[in-house]
Amino acid sequence: MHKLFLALGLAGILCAAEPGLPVNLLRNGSFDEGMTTQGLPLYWGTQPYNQAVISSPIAESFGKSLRISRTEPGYSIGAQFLNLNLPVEHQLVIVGYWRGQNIQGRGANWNGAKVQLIFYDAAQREIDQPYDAASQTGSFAWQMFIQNVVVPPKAVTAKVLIGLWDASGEVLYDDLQIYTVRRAPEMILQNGDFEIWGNWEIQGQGQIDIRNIASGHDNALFIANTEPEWTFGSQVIPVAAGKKYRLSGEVIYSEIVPGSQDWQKGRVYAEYLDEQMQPLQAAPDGLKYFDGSSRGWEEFQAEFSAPEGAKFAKLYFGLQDCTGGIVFDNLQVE
Ligand SMILES: [Ca+2]
Ligand SMILES: [Ca+2]
Repeated sequence: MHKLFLALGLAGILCAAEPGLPVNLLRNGSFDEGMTTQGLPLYWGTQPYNQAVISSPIAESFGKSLRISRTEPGYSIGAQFLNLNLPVEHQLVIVGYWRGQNIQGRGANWNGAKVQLIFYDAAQREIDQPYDAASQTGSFAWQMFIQNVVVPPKAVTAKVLIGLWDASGEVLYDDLQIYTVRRAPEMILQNGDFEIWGNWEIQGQGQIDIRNIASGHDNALFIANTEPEWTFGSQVIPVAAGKKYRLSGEVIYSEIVPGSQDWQKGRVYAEYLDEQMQPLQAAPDGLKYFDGSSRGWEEFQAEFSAPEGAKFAKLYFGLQDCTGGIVFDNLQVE
């Protein structure tokens, strides 16, 4: 079931490649465009790095995926250079899918499987530290990663690196994409319309991604559970203690079967955090609940005020220990 949802997600992303929409700066991020005589995916390097282009284990429509694997810890990294020519007020968004099996980094805890960006100035000098857009160890099923990346002002080119950093195990990559996007205006809740790929953390055991769906809601937060699991998209916003905030948005949901507890259904909740980003209280603040099926897109509103000592609120949108599907769009906090 999981694979099917992923395939639908991909179809959605591919549909987004219409005129006027951002263009993927990465070449052959799908790994479907062929290989060199050494078995390297086109545009992804000239030296072997324990890579193999394999039939995608996700779904037929995913074509080929890139596998990088090692039995002993070490470095096996593929890379691609990008020319950056960003309009002012723009940044990058990097998005893709990956899967890991038994990835073990040696020594330092930053070793493992990664997606990394390095920026260079006009003299081809590296700017700042490499930026890890995604980094994991252990085993994990196919999942999407997505990051907003602010480009250093002097950057002229970037290198995208994927693979194993002093680690053993296997990592698979597919549908890597990098877009140039306009920086979000200064809103309390960023990218509540999910149009610029970023700002959101997506977590949980069910299916969750940001996808292009029909019916006037291009790009929305899509969540589906086939088992009663915890699956949420979240964002941390700055708050002032005592101040009243109004949250609004649009939602569509289907076949949500609640769990045995009142709060185990489609749910929007807030967790309040102190200056050190530590939670202030054990019980989160339940703001909105959804069960059954909606007749279509519905608007919803909720109010909250942050308790004494709160500096941030982490807002969660998703499914709490229940099955069903729910999609959020046009979320706003005022
Ligand atoms: Ca592919
Ligand atoms: Ca949207």
